[in-house]
Amino acid sequence: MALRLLTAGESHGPGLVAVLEGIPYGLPLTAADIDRDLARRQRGYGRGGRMKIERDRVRILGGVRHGRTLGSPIALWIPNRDWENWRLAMAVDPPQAALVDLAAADLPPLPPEPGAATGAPLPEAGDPRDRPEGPPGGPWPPTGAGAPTGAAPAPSAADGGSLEPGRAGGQPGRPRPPADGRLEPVTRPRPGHADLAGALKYGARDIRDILERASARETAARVAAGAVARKFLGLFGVRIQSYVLRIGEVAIPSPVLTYGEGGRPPVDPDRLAAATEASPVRCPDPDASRRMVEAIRAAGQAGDTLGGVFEVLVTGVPVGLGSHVTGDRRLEGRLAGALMALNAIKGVEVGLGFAAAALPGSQVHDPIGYRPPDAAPPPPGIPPEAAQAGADGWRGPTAGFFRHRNGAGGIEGGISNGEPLVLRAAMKPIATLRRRLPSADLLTGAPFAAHHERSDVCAVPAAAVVAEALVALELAAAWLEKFGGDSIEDVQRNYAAYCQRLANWVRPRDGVPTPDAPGHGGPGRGSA
Ligand code: EPS
Repeated sequence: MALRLLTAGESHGPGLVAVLEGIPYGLPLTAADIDRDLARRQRGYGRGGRMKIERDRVRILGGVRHGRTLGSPIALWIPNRDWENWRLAMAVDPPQAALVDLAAADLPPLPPEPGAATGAPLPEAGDPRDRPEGPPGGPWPPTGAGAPTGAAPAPSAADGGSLEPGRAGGQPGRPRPPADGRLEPVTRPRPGHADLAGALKYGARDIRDILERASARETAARVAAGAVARKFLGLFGVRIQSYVLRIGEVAIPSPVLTYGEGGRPPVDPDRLAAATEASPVRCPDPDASRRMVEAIRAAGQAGDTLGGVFEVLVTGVPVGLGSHVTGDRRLEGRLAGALMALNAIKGVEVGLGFAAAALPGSQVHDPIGYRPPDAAPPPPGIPPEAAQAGADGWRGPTAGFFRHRNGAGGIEGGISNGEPLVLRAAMKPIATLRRRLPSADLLTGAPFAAHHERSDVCAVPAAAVVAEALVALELAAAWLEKFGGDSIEDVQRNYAAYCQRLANWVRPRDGVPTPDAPGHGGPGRGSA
């Protein structure tokens, strides 16, 4: 197990935690490296009010000293700003104790209720026997099938209200719950969400116990960990860029599968990245971007949601990551598994993907060419030893072999072949709909419209950023399996030795056709 990640935290709890183990000693790392990706994940037309509240920033709590990793587990913490609005509903303590804590906290006192005792000392929160009873008129928090549902939630910025912390404190000596619909059990499962299956599986009578962790808020923690993996891979010239190909019915084709003459890269990765990051939906085509925004706007107005397709391009990958020898080491399976483990993803393709099933083999498999690696200085960010083995900013080190197209998406036999990795994923529309779908109450089975609370209309642009992180983590793991060591220095030495083997692999002999001869892949290496 070269790299291990565990995340924790609920959507409206205090925050998210990621612990990443296996990053070698000596990787330069600062919070800014991580915050950049956290901010990218938050953008994108179609997000709901929540993203106006959150300003995701990481605090590195362990594993880094003086800007360099220590080889120990890296602990990351991302606070949820919305927690202020959910301190009671998502309290870690039992609810009555949490209420006492809040009453004792720095919240301004409520005006006295008629007839209420004032000035009585607050009981200690530590001993349940000392906790005050709930308000007269029924148990609190409400429980069971008879509990009311669907009360109006307390105002928050997202609902058009203020971002003030909930006025949750009660009278001194007599805490009472605030008028907050968030406290009430959710019992009407949303079709398409983890709600029903999760509640039945765990025996939860309040769906909130499931939905808080099923929420895609968790992906912020994976993005934070992925940013560390990205920084690691960046040392070796590997770059990961996602972009959106489809939202609803608006779609563009993949821009990277068909190469130019002699295997020339079809796009400049820098320009692709710039166009993507400039788009409100992270689609590199400005015209399609506009139409995607319009589709999201229309869906939102109709109380509906939209899914889509994004692609992840990884350039600078060396030949040789993953392996054909066992199923669990095949790179395709590992990357597809990582992407399928992202919330709302329902399909993954590699290279031509499903299109390959409709084509004859002659149009699917990528003809092989060869040209000796350039003696020219390496492009920026490419280690010299990788350039000597053929890395050019598009391809990684390949000993000089290349493909005339990339239908394989950079993976053959479960092994990276040196061409860029091309992965696509399909995301279903968000399951929380303002136009509620028919559902049945979790506890009574009675027919109801599904639960709705503030949500996104479309999160495909954000999911694409999360996918970059997942790919980075999986590739970093495969990298460490092949080139691993305790320190970055060790990994760099191992990688350099491999590049050297590749650089010296081909030894042209008399009588062997030269690279430019017919059938040998045409003119010189294209530039990215
Ligand atoms: C989500 C619902 C929305 C999203 C959330 C995922 O949050 P809320 O219920 O607070 O409005 O915005 O995504 C994030 C918070 C995030 O950071 O991506 C859901 O139900 O999955």
